Amino acid sequence: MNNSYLLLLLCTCFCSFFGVANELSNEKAELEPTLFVSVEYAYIRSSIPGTTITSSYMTIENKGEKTVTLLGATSKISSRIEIHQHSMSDGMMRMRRLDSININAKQRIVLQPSGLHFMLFDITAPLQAQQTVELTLNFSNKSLVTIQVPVYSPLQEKIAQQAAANLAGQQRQAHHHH
Ligand SMILES: [Cu+2]
Repeated sequence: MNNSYLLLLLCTCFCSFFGVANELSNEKAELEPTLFVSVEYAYIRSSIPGTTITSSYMTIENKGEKTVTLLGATSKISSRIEIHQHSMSDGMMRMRRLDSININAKQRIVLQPSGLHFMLFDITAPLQAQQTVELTLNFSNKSLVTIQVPVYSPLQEKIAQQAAANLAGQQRQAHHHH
């Protein structure tokens, strides 16, 4: 069994489809849009010994008919998780905090190294490969999506990115031949 096959197995276990229905607040309220969000390729980067910061990456797809807004994330292992965006300024790679990200209907956002990511501050213990961390994503309409996120070593991270890139390529290809 080679590594990429193993990774696919891991992915199959951790990728899930979430349909979160909003409660109706009262009888005459117009129907709240149901939030259909799919999270794939989620992982947390293993922490560097001696540090209490790490980051998390994933692909979030809005399968619904209306724009949803990602407001942030929470986890027991971190008291502060922020949405960050990498950007170049004056030839330097910098990170800036975003309050939220809109995901249009039928669109996906990709959190990946050198781009969008979750930054986990003050983690309560070192994070190593083989661990799994529960992460709750907060969306507009007070919808919550809780996922189990594996911690990846740098090698696993490389394999994961390759798998995600391959899939994106295949989807482009498929679309092209449609
Ligand atoms: Cu960051």
